[in-house]
This record gives sequence, C-alpha cells and structure tokens, in this order.
Amino acid sequence: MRVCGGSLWIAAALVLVSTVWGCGDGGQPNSSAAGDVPGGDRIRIGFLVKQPEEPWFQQEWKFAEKAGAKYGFDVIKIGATDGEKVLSAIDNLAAQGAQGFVICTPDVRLGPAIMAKANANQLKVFTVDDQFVGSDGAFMNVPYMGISARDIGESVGHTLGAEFKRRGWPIEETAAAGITFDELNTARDRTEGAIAGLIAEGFPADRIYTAPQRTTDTEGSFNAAGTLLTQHPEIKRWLVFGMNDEGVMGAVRAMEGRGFNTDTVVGVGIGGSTCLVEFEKATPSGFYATCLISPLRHGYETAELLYKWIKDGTVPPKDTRTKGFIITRENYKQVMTEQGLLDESGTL
Ligand code: FCA
Repeated sequence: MRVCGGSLWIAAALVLVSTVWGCGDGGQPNSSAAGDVPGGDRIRIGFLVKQPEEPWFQQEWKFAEKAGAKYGFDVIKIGATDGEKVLSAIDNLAAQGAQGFVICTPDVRLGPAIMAKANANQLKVFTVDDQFVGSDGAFMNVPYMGISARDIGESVGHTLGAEFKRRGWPIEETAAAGITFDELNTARDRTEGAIAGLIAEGFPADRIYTAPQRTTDTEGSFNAAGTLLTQHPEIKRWLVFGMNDEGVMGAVRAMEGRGFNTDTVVGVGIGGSTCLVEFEKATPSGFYATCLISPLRHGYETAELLYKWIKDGTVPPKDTRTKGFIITRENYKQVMTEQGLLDESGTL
C-alpha cells in the first residue's frame, strides 16, 4: 500500500495511515523489510490513538516501537480520530497481516462495533487509556490498561489544597476551576477525585466550580474556562484542575489572557508530556505542577503484552491501573528520569 501521492480513494479510506507512516518511509510500517508479505513470520500489531497530535499519544507510540525493536515485531501507528477511521483501519490492519492492535478509541461507545470488526478479522484487541463501554453501559471485557484515575485526581486536589494553604490566599478571593469531560469515565474519575482531594484539604465545596469542555484539547479547555471566568468576575485567585495537561493549560492561558498570573493562578495537570514546555520556560507560569503518568507503561507494556498474546497465547491481565507522581518544575527531570521517561540527553 502506498500513501504518498495516492488517489482520492486512498485519501478517503486511508488518511489515517498517512498520519503516521508519513511519506518519508515509503509507507511501510516501521522496521518491516520491503517486500514483507501479509501473514509472513514477523508479527505486526496496530497501535491506534484518538488524538495523534497529543504528545501523550506520540509518547505511547514511541515506547510501543521500543517494545517492537526489543522483541522484533512491527508497530503500525494509526491516528484514528473517529469511528469511521477506526473501522477502516481495522480492515486495513488485517489486510496487512496484523494480528492484533492496541487502541485508545475516539469514543468509548464504539467498543461493540470495534470488537465486532476485530473479531470478524480475527484480530486481538488491547484497550489503553479509555475503556470500551458496551451497549448496556457497562465496561466491556477486553484487556485494559488505564491510569488510577480517582487516586491521581485526588493527588491533584491535595496538591492544589496544599498550595492554597501555603500561599495563604484569602478564601473569599479564591475559587477552584475544574474543567470537566464527564462523558469519559476516566476523565470524570479524575476530576471527581480532584474535587474530593480539595475538600479533604479543607477547601470549601461551594467554591469549586466546574465547566465542561466540548473537546479534550487545549482549545476546548480555554473556551470552557473563558465561560467560567465571565460567570465569576469576583474571583481574584484560581486553583485549576482538569482531566489532563491540556485541560489545565488551556484554562491557565484563558486566565493569563484576563490578567491573572503566577501569583493568582495555580494549575495542576495530569500527564507530564504536553506540560513540559511550561516547566522549561525561564519564568514560571500559573501551570504549577502535574501528576506524571507513564506513556512508557501504556505504550511499551501494552504492545509487549499484546505481542506475547499473539505469539505465545499468553492472555494479558484484564485490568491494569498505573500510578502517578506529582512533579513541578523543581523536580520533573529527576522524577522523569527515575521513571525511564527521559533519555540521556534529558529529552522526552
Ligand atoms: C485519556 C486522555 C489522555 C491521557 C490518557 C491517559 O485518553 O485523553 O490525554 O490522559 O487518558
């Protein structure tokens, strides 16, 4: 299959593949020999992500490829941003001789359709980050690795509550802004956890305001925060939380746009990839900390477990939850190095 200079048909059906294979490598999955035939000896897996532009997912891909390099399997990286793209990607993976895929789905309710398509193509499925939800509303019985969303959210809330006290901010001038995305379970668990953590620190529940974001990116959060700021002109100091780094960075940007600064905003994200630019700035911003999560575990281990499932029939654990670690600009390099997330040159 070729993507570069392809026909309209390719553009329509396979735009997802071009996202990752790009044009520079001749449209072959990484490390596969030219002329490799579907069904050849070398195991191939897909790795489908809902937001290929997000650094978290790029990191997952990078670590999945590291697993592929170690064990000698190919990883076909696919940006699958909607249901149509996911379903056509599954057919394409099968046509290329892949035997399974890891997926962070663009919509958890696609679970039944994705499983039907995967089963029809005899592909094994490992879900990462976002868990499939069946037509009955329950989580589906498909191997899953996600973050310990509630605990991680609570640690965000505790960090915000502790900063509020440490800075001695007057409560009558202060509120918390939570940018929410309740359609997604892992997102809701995170922000509910943050609220619980703040309350456990003694922060008043009636000063925690939430604003739903329409899209889970920086722009979605920027817009949600803008609405909240317009509703609450009386608030002089903000504590900010959300489902990920993007959710907090967008809100912090919206606040900066209205004159708030590092003395009046404390944001704590969840992630550790996107927010690195904040920590690397010479002057601190209102983005104070994040709860570092592990694209290494979510990328490398999911790919490794899927590979062993295909190769040896070792069924992966059904439900794995990974931990987080609060980091700030003071300690991020050290903690990220300890977690295997920075290379020798100190970059991601
Ligand atoms: C979800 C979010 C990502 C990341 C991941 C672990 O998929 O959208 O940003 O936080 O969970």
